[in-house]
Amino acid sequence: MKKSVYSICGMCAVRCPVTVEVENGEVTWIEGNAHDAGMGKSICAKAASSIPMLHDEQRPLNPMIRAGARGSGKWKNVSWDEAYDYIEKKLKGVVEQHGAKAILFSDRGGPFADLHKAFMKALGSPNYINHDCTCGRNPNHASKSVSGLGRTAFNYDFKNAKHIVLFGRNITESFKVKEVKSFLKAVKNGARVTYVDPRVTNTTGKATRYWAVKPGTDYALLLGITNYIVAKKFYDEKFVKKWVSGMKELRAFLKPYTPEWAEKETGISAAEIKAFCTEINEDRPAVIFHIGWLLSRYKDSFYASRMLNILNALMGNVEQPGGLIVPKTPGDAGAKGLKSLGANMPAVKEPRADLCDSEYSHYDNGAGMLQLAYQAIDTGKPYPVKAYFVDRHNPLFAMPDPEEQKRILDKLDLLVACEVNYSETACYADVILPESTFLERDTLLRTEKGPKPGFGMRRQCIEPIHNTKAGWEIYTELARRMGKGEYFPYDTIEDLWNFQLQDTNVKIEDFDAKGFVKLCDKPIPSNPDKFKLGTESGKFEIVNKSWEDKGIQCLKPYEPPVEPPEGSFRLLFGRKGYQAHGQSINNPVLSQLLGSNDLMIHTEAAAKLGIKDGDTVELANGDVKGTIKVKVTDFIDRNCVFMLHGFGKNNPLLARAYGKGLADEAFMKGKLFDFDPAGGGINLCESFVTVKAA
Ligand SMILES: Nc1nc2c(c(=O)[nH]1)N[C@H]1C(S)=C(S)[C@@H](COP(=O)(O)OP(=O)(O)OC[C@H]3O[C@@H](n4cnc5c(=O)[nH]c(N)nc54)[C@H](O)[C@@H]3O)O[C@H]1N2
Ligand SMILES: Nc1nc2c(c(=O)[nH]1)N[C@H]1C(S)=C(S)[C@@H](COP(=O)(O)OP(=O)(O)OC[C@H]3O[C@@H](n4cnc5c(=O)[nH]c(N)nc54)[C@H](O)[C@@H]3O)O[C@H]1N2
Ligand code: SF4
Ligand SMILES: [Mo]
Repeated sequence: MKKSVYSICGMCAVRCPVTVEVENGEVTWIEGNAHDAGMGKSICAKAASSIPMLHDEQRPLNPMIRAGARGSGKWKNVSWDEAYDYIEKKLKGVVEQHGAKAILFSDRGGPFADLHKAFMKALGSPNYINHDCTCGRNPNHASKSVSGLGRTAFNYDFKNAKHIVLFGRNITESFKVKEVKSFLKAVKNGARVTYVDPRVTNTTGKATRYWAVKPGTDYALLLGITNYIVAKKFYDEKFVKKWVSGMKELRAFLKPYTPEWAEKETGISAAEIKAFCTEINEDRPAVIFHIGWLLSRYKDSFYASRMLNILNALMGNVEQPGGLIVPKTPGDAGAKGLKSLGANMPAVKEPRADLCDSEYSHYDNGAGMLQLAYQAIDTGKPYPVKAYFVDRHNPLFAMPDPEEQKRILDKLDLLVACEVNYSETACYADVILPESTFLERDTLLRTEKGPKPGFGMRRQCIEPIHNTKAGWEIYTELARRMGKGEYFPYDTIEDLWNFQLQDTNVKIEDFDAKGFVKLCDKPIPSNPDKFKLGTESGKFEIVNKSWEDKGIQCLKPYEPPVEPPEGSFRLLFGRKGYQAHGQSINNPVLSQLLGSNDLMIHTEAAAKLGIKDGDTVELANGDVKGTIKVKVTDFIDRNCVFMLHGFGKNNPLLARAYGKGLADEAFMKGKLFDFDPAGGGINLCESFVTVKAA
């Protein structure tokens, strides 16, 4: 029997809509869901590799309980009941001794996190956190400090843009399918693209202007740009008058930061900066300054992103074709949104362990800060945290300094990982709960914002091949065992979907036709005169008083980056189009494409060290050492080296990736708690390494 199933890809966190062909209970094909115009039939290599993943036995196939010390690699396969019994007993012990707030949960965030938040709410703990302290927190908080809204409050209308400006946003390799398609349309239409990166990437190939900036000096470059734009009045005066406050302060602050000054800091010539600003003036308002995504990089990345946010405001590009578009919500379509699974549960009144509701109350506390929760596990302050669930999150790979993390995790009474792979964190856990892959499971419904807002459904395509379960089944059972069954009254996925759909007038069958449901027939038009910001004044606030009152300087004077010590290099990292962080490195197909990672180093730096292309070198940061092959190239800054993130798997259960390449995070020694209190993102590009012939 043949069938087509509309679903949502789960091979990375972008979660694109897909169509899956199933024949006699086997998945035979996957492509983009063509009912979604922006998607068409396109997918990426990672999505295609979901099919070989199904039959891959190098993933958890049964619930497992550790049979030796944490991380010893000794496991006992158990039944689901045994796994639940073990967790129930330990978790009840933790709650009895320390209260429910001693439970921590971290995940990948995103549209399906409502389940995890509801689980924590049912248990009575405030400590739900997502992965974002090593991803988008700096641009998120930068955006909040300028517009009062988070990082995703605006979509980018790339395809109609005349000029796209990307500071370290490697949009063609670190991509979202729909976004990169829209970007490539713009390139085809003749849009100008300015790309800033100390390293040449595929995106350089699409750029009309490429700036090989000195690492860690983006803020200086942006100050030079903004100085010239403001001085020359290359901005939308009418828009600024109506929508922007703090221009006087900005003008005074920018005085010393001329393009000539910026040239000395960044290596980008003043003449180039001025030529760029002149183009921007021609192209606005169809100009997009991407505010950054993975900006957990430098000590001032928050401030670099703030300046990108301010530049967008100066362009007057909001709700304009080729600019920033407000994604419309179900409410904008006059419809009701999905009901949150936690809607009927009592609010949790306990204070957060990561202090995001007290000392760091300027942070968006929906996502929390994992490094600060680690501090609580380590010190027992503000109170002990003793049980930790990780789901779709691999902090031992995603946060710096895994050895330091293990020291801290050893203080837990219970560490549970819900996973589809043998992640480093799962392999350090007490219990692994194997989740069915996205093709084998249903997931809760998600809200899809955009010109035609609606809801999307991830549908099970085939029965689980191994002894795995869907997340909603796992947390429903765990909640019941913790005496909170009244809050998880779901026996089937339909029960759960119907709960979400309660007040919406939408029925489960409505998803049959396309896999998603739109809440209006025509796109809701953009209105440049009528959008709502989240600041007190309702304007873009260049100086935000409520942030200043919390001790955050909005216009912060520039401080140059710390130079690598003599003989050292700054360590940079990134990703390729056919990997998703560390999770695809062992995939049966992608592992063949990816092989190992190597170390990019500049030709002159290599020559000084007597190193040739293809040599194996020893990379070191203090006592962390490893060997890696070098790629000698002219296309990288002389003072840094670069490697792909995600490699360096030292777990023999991952036979294909085992021992290949090095893990960048291991070389970020002592950096777990290195972050700018203003923005909160961990400084992942502030580590230095030495390189010598091996
Ligand atoms: N294929 C694929 N796509 C993905 C992902 C994936 O894992 N795989 N992950 C998704 C996620 S979660 C994220 S957050 C995004 C991340 O996407 P991006 O935000 O684009 O981040 P990266 O790909 O890590 O790195 C981008 C570039 O920053 C450069 N860089 C380093 N230092 C500096 C500097 O000082 N200045 C400037 N201007 N550039 C610098 C690096 O050389 C690198 O090329 O990608 C998303 N898309
Ligand atoms: N040194 C360094 N650190 C980084 C980065 C870097 O480039 N270098 N990148 C940063 C960025 S941008 C991000 S977003 C984070 C990413 O860090 P994470 O969020 O930890 O990484 P992911 O690989 O997206 O996914 C985490 C885990 O989810 C599992 N998983 C995948 N699908 C499923 C599923 O369907 N169910 C369940 N239960 N689990 C699943 C994967 O096997 C993986 O182990 O790392 C950050 N940290
Ligand atoms: S970008 Fe690729 S892997 Fe990620 S959700 Fe989309 S199709 Fe799947
Ligand atoms: Mo990310």
